[in-house]
Amino acid sequence: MDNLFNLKIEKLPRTKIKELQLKQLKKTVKLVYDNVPFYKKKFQELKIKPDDIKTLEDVQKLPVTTKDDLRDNAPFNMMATSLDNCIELHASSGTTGIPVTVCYTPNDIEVWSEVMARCLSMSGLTKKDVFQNPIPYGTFTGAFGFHYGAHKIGALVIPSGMGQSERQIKLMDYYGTTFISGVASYAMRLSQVALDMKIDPKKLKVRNGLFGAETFSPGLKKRIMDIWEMDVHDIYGLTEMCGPGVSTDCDQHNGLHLWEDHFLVECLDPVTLEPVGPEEEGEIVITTLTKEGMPLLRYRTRDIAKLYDEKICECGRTHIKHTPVKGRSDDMVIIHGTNIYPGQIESVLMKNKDVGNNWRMVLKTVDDVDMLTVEVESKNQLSQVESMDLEEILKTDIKSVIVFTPRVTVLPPKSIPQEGLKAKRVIDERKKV
Ligand code: DLL
Repeated sequence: MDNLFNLKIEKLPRTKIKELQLKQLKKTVKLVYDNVPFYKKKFQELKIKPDDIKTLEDVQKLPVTTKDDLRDNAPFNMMATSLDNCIELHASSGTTGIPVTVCYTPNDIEVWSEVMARCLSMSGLTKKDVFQNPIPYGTFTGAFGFHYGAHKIGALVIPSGMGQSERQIKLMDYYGTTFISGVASYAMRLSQVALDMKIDPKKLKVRNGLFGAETFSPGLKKRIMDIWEMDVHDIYGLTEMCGPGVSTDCDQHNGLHLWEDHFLVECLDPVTLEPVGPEEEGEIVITTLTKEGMPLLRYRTRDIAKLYDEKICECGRTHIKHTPVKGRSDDMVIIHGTNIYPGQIESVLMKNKDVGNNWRMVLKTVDDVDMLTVEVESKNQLSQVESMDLEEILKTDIKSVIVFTPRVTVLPPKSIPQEGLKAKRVIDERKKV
């Protein structure tokens, strides 16, 4: 099934997509030049004017925008319109400092609902579904994005919010929920809660899930699919663009379609900021094409992925695909000269059937040497000998992807604290020199 929400746009020929992009790019460039002092100054420094943008490739002449730029101008100085014209505000969790704040005009909300409806529809949501949304309704973009998209499709939305996991399972059981959304690691936690309540997740009516907001290894995806007996899709997005809704994988499950009528994507070398070669790994950099409240030029997401060649997908959609996000460049850990992304370790761990649902990397300095310990919960309670055996197996498996042998500590099920919305995979307690 194609599950297209907007057939005309989702199958728009690539030449038409590019025409549309160029028109919108010129409009956005003019909008920010005229209304955002930060961008006017950048244009002057680079000695460029909006009229210099004549082709899509000219995007490379434009300045990049970083999270620090947004923080320096927080909360409202990056806006291209007055607050009077905005009807909603969202902000990123801001664990590393000042939150990034975004205000939406009515049209920004309309575009967000549209892209979310495309993503949800692509993952199988229809108006016949009972859609449970176990994400906190607040300034985090997650819940509202899914809510607006599901409304557009006409599904029955249960706005169950975050937390109270037992209540989530009871609601699923009571109302016959067929589709759930959320943060990937929370879907795994919910399955554990159901099992603790002696409810087999497979026996619930949930048959589809759309998850994202954090690195989501194929191994974790497969586990969620198996434990719930449901189809799982991956959704990517970030507050700075709209929230969730930038891209999702279709039923081919070999890449996420990014909505190019609203976002112009580049994949750049994070050091040189030059475009990487075709299908090479780089940083995803996005220019918004239709935003009115806070349009952004060449926003550096810090997310690492590959862009696929521009060929038409088997599903019929023409919009470009990218690989699942491997990790954030700022989550990358360098130890013993090796670059490690948490996702690499997760993909090894999730393949082992004795490994439980939660894990983390702990970095410490011992006698002036940096040490990596991978703490991992076992699936079932293990004896000391069984734990030691599992530790040896995991050491060898992890070494095969990160080159050196880490310490591995197997812990009993449910012993790693689960706080906050997104899983915290890296605890860095190294001595800073
Ligand atoms: O996490 C929006 C969202 C909510 C997306 C629900 C999907 C589902 P932020 O809090 O601003 O917004 O965090 C954005 O999360 O730059 C990525 O590093 C990471 N991220 C989001 N989706 C994925 C994904 C929301 N599917 C940051 N895979 C992004 C990997 C993801 N990382």
